[in-house]
Amino acid sequence: MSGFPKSFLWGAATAAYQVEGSPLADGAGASIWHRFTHDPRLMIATGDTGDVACDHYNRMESDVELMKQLGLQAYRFSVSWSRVLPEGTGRVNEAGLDFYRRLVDRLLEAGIEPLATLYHWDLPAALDDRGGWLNRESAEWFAEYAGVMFRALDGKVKKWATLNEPWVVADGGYLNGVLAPGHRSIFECAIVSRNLMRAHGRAVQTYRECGAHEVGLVINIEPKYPASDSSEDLAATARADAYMNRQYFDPALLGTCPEELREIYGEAWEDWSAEDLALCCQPVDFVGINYYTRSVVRSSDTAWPLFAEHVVQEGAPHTETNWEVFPEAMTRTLLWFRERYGDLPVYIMENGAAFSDPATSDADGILDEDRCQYLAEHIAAVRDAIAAGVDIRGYMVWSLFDNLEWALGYAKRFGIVHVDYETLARTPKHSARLYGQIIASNGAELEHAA
Ligand code: GBH
Repeated sequence: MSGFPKSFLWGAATAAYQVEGSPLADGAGASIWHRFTHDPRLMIATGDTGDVACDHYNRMESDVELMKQLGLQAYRFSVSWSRVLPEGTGRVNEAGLDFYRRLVDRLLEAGIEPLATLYHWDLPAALDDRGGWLNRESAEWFAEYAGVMFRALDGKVKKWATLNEPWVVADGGYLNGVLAPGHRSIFECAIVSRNLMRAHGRAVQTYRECGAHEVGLVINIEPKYPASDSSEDLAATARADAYMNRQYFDPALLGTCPEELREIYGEAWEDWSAEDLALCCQPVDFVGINYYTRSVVRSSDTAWPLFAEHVVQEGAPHTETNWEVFPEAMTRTLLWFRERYGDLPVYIMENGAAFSDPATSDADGILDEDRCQYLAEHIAAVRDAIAAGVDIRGYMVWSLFDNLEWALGYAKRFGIVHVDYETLARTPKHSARLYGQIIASNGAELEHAA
């Protein structure tokens, strides 16, 4: 008894701009990430771009071979909207669409289930010129694009996710300016949050008109723990939780907005109309949860707009991105999800860690023991949530490859497969072997690993 259902789906995840490279090839339009990385005023941290990335666009066939060798049962990828619709709407670029048709065909031939995400942060630049997610029409643009993809690949792709992590899109792209398109406005953050969820709703509606399989959305969840039981810290923790963990799932699954948002957004807040809430709250077939870490929160007089700040846990294990390693919070999150939103099928769509590669390697590859431990502990946390009754159907490790870690560039490595950015050679790390054993034993191997 491994604790995982027989049909449990084990896979790995990537996103288009992070791995594909060749962003303008074969008639593709630019995305906001292409613009962002090519603007030195914006991509301040590293100057890295996705021009080559892992060159997956040109190496797709051998990459699928590698996935098969690693024993993956599923591959979660995202579609670059502007490859398929260079202007974002209207004309379809068949050559771009063809890349995804070939990818899905190769995956199916290899016995690997494709899981497609429509939006992993790379809005067509042409749509940004029309206001991007600030424009209420964006929901229609997204529905049009979604329809093109569903018609082209439905039947072959049986699990579709609309958005990946709307919180990151709104907070990183429109409030903090650290991600594309690099804006800094709380007013914009509020508008974009709503338009993203309206777009999700319109895509689900479009799916119901043309699809017979499953559609859902992917949200990043980071449980918030109060630094003390003072009423200030408890209120700050509730605000942080509302902003990150409930802001998107509440409208999508309950048709409501968390009360705390009113206080957080202040003047920038505008109540969502009943029509907008109804549009966002379309029945979904599954949800995707991305879990990396937890956060301990205390009240702060200066940390606008939440007036809540993250308290670093000195002495606790942290990854290279300075995220605390805290696996039991993953179990807690999954139980919280079921308690609040009901018994929906859940896929872990991302979980993983950046660690720098140790200098040591053996014939089996790079000895990334810290990543092995991270994965084993978190997969065990998933098993515990299943034991407690949460309907978890699959787990996708982030990431298959080392890749462009957005504004942090190539220095942060999340892959179970090492990528040499000079030669583009792929080398499975120890974590890839361990993961292969976990998959082959449907989780029983954890007893040895964890
Ligand atoms: C995901 O987002 C993305 O979907 C993926 O593209 C990306 O490569 C991957 O993660 C790795 O970054 O500073 O301790 O408060 C991750 C969402 C939200 C997780 C912010 C970490 C901050 C932790 N992230 N969160 S902390």
